[in-house]
Amino acid sequence: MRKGFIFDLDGVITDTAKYHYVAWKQLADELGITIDLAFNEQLKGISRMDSLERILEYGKKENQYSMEEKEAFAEKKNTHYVTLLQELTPADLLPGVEQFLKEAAEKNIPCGIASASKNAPFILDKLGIKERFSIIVDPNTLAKGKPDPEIFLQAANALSIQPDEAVGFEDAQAGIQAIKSAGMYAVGIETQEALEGADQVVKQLDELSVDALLRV
Ligand code: B16
Ligand code: MG
Repeated sequence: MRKGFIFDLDGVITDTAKYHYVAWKQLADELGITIDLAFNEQLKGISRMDSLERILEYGKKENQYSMEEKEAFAEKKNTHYVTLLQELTPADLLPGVEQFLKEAAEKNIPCGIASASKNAPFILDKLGIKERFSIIVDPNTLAKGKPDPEIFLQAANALSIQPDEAVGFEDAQAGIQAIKSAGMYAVGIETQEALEGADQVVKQLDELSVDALLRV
């Protein structure tokens, strides 16, 4: 019997990847690096600084900047990204999310967020669903990013459930690996690339039933 649900944010609850892309693309252009939407797929689920490192590597500029300069670049991208996030409204929830969370709340199933994004509380607030989550893991407290299971284990602990009592939801391969390494049941939300290792794969949350997931 499963007792709690743990969600990734970008790609599961809402599609912030498009805003990340606009902000990273502008910064990359300023640095003389051309990125495209196919490259952007690699940045999903990856932390802010790791995303910058990947962009610099892609442009063969990984050894050109000091840590201070890289921090300033990441900060600049984030300021632009947060400006774009101002546009978010509840209409930006992915299909089925609102209904699924409502059903979980009616059954008193606790829900948590395990997102690499430091902007998660702000995003959930803009989407009007922040109060649906009992906990949001603070990525600043983590030693390792996904695919390490740390973020999902911390979420289960904060929800006061065992890992094998949790269902995790992820759209990125590294996230599915993190959920499985944590010993949880993994639901993959598949958009472009095939997700390997998930226990179940759907295109969107409205294909799922809360009751059925509690019994997996
Ligand atoms: P921030 P998720 C991830 O969200 C995004 O997929 C990834 O593109 C982003 O770099 C990361 O959050 C960090 O976001 O710059 O807002 O801290 O999929 O883990 O919910
Ligand atoms: Mg994601």
